[in-house]
Amino acid sequence: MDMFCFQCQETAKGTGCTRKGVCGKETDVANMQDLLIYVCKGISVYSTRARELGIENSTVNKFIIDSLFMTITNANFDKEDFIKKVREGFKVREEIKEQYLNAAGDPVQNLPDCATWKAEEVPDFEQKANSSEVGVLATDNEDKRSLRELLTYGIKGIAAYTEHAFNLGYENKKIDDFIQKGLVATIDESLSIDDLVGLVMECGKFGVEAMSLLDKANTETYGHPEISKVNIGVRNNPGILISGHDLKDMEELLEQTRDTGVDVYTHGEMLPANYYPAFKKYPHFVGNYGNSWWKQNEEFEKFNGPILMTTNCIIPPRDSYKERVFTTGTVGYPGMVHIPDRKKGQSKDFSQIIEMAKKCPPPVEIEKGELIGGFAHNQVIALADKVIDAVKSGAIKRFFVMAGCDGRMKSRNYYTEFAKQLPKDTVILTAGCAKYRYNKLDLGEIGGIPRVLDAGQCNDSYSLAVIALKLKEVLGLSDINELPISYNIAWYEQKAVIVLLALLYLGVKNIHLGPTLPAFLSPNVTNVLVEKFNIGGIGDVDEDLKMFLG
Ligand code: SF4
Ligand code: SF3
Repeated sequence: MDMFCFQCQETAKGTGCTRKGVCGKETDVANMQDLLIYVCKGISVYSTRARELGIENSTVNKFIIDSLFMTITNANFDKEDFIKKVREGFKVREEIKEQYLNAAGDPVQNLPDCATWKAEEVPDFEQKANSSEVGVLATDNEDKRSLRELLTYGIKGIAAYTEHAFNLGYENKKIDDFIQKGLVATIDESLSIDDLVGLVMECGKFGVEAMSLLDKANTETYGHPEISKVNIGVRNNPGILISGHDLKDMEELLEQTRDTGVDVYTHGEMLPANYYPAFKKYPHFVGNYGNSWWKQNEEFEKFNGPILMTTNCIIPPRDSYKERVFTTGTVGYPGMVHIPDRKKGQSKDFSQIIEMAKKCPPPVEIEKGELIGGFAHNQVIALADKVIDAVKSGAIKRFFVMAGCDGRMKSRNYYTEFAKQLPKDTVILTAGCAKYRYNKLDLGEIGGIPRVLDAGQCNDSYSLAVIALKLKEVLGLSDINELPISYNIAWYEQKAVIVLLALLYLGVKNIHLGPTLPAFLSPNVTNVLVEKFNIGGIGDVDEDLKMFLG
């Protein structure tokens, strides 16, 4: 075994990638990611103790969320980036150690290896990264390993959302506290299975906090998403395609391309940027090009112009377009140009992308028409009377939350079929790139309400929870599970893990998760989730429809 990773849905054989990732992640990158997480745990040993003495270190907080985000599936494939980050980690650890020592007087006793290990040379990094102390398999007990990793992946999801909020100037120290406390818990041998289950549930609570923080950051900065028709065709100017989830990058790119003759299009999870009032004002913001992340090989080739990847999901590129892809933030890919972070008070500099675009032909049209979206909580609550009337009159019998991720596995056709076969008196509530499995089907509307309501990115699953809680209140129900809502969620990477934990924290039961259950859930941990929350998988579309519709 050269590596071990089972953090995403497409993990090899449904058990774990051991040679090279199905995602294309090389062995040495996977191991270096594990080493970075290891170093983050060591830093957190100090920062959590320092916090007890009243010390809050913003460099630590930012370092930890960035590092965790970098290790999310399809974010960064560049080994050099991880080596650099580990080196930076040593400095950050030294800083917080000093602060701790100055305040406490005494050194910490019985420090774990992750809080002391240090090296200078790359071969030493590699040796450590390959060793049995580092990585998922460092925990022998299957159930502890399962819970430790479930917690870690939930924390990675929290970190990603927290990083976006941070970029817009929004922070919540309690979230940083939990992230670091959670990391330390994954190396604490004194914690029992029950303690770890408790922490996983607490992780869901902080998932809600992180998504709520990001919702506040996005809506206070760019306005509330509103019902919008999004063009999916092309114009005759050169264009830049922007993908990923970072709205600050979107804003700065739109500003810098103003009056340059270059158009801007969104791809994948950036589609919901089309729903924000602040972005609609740019006449050169044309609409959305293409589909979800896994189709980027084909679609980036046809786009003709440069592509900016602001976050996951990037996939190993074809040579035909590789030199047109730029990365930024936590994203990295060997050989691609990386746009550096913004300096305090300044914007990122996208000028080289714009200059390249000017020399490129316009995009090839791959589709025509429009999509409709923008049904985040504020907009849906503004339509509450209409929605409630439709529920009370029986025009809408049931809502189906089909949020989450898309992926390349054939078995995900299930979601297209499921959407097609849902009765006409049901409405799909969606968020995340899962939507691309059905958002271009003509599913019609109910009394003017489209049958697919897209709230936005995966983090906007928060909106779906706010909508559910509002419906519960208006309908006078005592339990969120009494609502006529079913949950058939698709997952792929670790942000979907935190969305799931957040829904569990909010008390949602009977969630179905597919296309396969996570490999990192051991049989016993799966049983706990089934017993407490009645979580299930998916099966055949017809059978599942019968089951959901009772
Ligand atoms: Fe395998 Fe997924 Fe890990 Fe990639 S992220 S190595 S596909 S489990
Ligand atoms: Fe998609 Fe990668 Fe998860 Fe934000 S872009 S949802 S998979």
